[in-house]
Amino acid sequence: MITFFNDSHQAHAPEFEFFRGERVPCFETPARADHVKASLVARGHALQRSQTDSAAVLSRVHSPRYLAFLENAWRDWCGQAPGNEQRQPFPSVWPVRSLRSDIEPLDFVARLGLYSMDNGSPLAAGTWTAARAGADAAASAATLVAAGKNGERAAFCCSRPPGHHAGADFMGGYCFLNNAAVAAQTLLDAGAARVAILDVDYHHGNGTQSIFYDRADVLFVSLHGDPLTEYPFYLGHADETGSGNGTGFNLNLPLSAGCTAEHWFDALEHACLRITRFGGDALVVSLGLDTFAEDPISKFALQSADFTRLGKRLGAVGLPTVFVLEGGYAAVALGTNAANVIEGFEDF
Ligand code: SP5
Ligand code: ZN
Repeated sequence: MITFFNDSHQAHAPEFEFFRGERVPCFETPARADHVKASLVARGHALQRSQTDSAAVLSRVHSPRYLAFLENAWRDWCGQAPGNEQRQPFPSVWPVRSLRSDIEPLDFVARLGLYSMDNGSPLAAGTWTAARAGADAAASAATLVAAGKNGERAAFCCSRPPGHHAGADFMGGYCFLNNAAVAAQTLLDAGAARVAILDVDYHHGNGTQSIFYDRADVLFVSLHGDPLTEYPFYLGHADETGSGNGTGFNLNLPLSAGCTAEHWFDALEHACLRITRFGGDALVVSLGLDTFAEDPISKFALQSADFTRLGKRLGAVGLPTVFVLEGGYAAVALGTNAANVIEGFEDF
């Protein structure tokens, strides 16, 4: 399977995040993507440079003012006070209910809060560069699969930062641009009538769900840790089934933290049957690998061999498929686990 690797990912190098009031090293590291790349190369998979510009599709997935904010964020941060180029900013105030989000404050940190869902997504000097190149990689993978050239029935976007927590006009959960949404919209723009998105990251893909919530041309299905106890907490419940035209085209399968791998595969089966019943033209997989038993921030129990089983089951769905890397923080094992999914898919 051809992998589109984001060669600019290292430009986004977040230093810290907050955990129980302490500043700790950020779990979302450049090493993650490099381990996946190394495993793919060692196991004989081809890497390719992006060849699709995602600018047009990004403007269909994200709001203009959010894209403008993100593109200029580092420059604006550095312009606000001397020495800021040495520090990565975090938001500290948010426009929750009853506060206004229609007016952009002039203060940079206040604007950062307006466009953030959490304080867990540090901005770095090259965040825009890296995230833009990642969206290009997602669009490239989708363009290849849409064309079906050389019998390519699948492609892998190996990129970071991840994307599935980013909504139309906000960042969060280490995510800035929603790569899975970019892939799905690219498939639609290339002629697919309907696209299914399956999100298997440990965390609910709140951004992707919200982008497509009122649409019937995109089915969003997610299995994830129950938001009653797990991040992102404020979305991902089973009663969220879509709105308006999109009613019935959103399926959340929350699972209790600590559930067994068999329980997880039962939910995967349910998800795959829903996708088959939908009968779309293509599948986008938000491939979070933080379901791994040894993931440092998550509580599911999959072993490395289970990722081969996941890949095989996705292969059996039988649709042209774009894989998009999301979370997964056991960085060394990430390479093995990602390659296992890809090879399981191909072996089906
Ligand atoms: C893409 C993705 O997987 N984003 C996840 C963002 C999670 N951010 C909140 C992390 C909370 C970490 N809790 C740490 C527990 C350490 N024992
Ligand atoms: Zn995750």
